[in-house]
Amino acid sequence: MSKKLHQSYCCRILATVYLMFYAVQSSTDLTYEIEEELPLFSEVGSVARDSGVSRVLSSSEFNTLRYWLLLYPESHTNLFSISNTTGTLRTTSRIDRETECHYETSCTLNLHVAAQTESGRQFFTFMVAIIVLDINDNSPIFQPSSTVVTIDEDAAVYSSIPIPPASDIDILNNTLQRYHLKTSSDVFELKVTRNLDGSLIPQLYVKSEMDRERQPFYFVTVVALDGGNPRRSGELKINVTVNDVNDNAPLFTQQTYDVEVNEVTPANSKVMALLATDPDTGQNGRVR
Ligand SMILES: *[C@@H]1O[C@H](CO)[C@@H](O)[C@H](O)[C@H]1NC(C)=O
Ligand SMILES: *[C@@H]1O[C@H](CO)[C@@H](O)[C@H](O)[C@H]1NC(C)=O
Ligand SMILES: *[C@@H]1O[C@H](CO)[C@@H](O)[C@H](O)[C@H]1NC(C)=O
Ligand SMILES: [Ca+2]
Ligand SMILES: [Ca+2]
Ligand SMILES: [Ca+2]
Ligand SMILES: [Ca+2]
Repeated sequence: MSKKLHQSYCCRILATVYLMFYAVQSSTDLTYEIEEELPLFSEVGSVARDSGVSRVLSSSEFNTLRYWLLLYPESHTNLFSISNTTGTLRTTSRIDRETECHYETSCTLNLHVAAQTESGRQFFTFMVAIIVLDINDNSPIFQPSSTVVTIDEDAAVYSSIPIPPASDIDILNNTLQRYHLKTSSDVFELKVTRNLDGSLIPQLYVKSEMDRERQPFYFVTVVALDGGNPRRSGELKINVTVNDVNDNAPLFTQQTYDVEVNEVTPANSKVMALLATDPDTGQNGRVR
């Protein structure tokens, strides 16, 4: 934490104008770290104490200091307030790291604090940097949370089925870390690979042969986990629908038929009806 005192003897308005230039080059005087989502009016820190301003003023002057926030365009004055007498900074609004900084891995909000003695003879400004730390307040989410994927029943073992990934808007350890199947399956397993940008790609892999005529669809639930403490999770329910392949020949209901045909039967008379079935569906299952 670097501390720097800036003093001038001019009046408040002139000082503010001067500060417009000063602030551009000014380094940070005070740095605080807070977690996001603190309750309203949580204390961030005391500018009076932490700035060291008491060291350059007599205690009677120090006690007359009044503090306020300067309105700079890049200042987050909507989120914080300062006590005009004690110089204590507090939150005045819910601070959501995800709103303020999105996927940035560091999140710093700036404030410019002014302080002046009652006599008006001593004027100070402090640039305050407030680092907002991520908490694990968001779960990994699949959108939508259920889906239907299809695979041909003759798909080779090790064929893969892409599935939509989850997202978690927290950062670092609090964002998505891994996937697994909620309950293990005889037919599918989950494999996760990593993109060049570090994001995870979940895929279902076929582990054993399928037969649509035996089982036309499967249900698997994929769980996405973040690395927070405690961890949060999200689920994707997948209906894996097995596409038919024409892998069955029509079967007659009997292997052989004994039919006696009378010699005098006229041509084109109906001798008997044959019954055949095909367990495939649609065109694959039509018997002609
Ligand atoms: C300090 O703030 C209080 C309210 O919090 C207000 O009543 C008072 O007038 C302020 N004093 C100065 C010197 O601005
Ligand atoms: C993040 O998680 C890893 C592994 O669980 C752990 O070693 C590390 O200390 C964590 N980092 C933070 C900042 O919590
Ligand atoms: C799974 O999806 C298929 C459509 O591909 C549908 O016919 C079937 O009814 C679904 N199963 C359930 C239980 O939702
Ligand atoms: Ca948040
Ligand atoms: Ca968060
Ligand atoms: Ca999270
Ligand atoms: Ca089939």
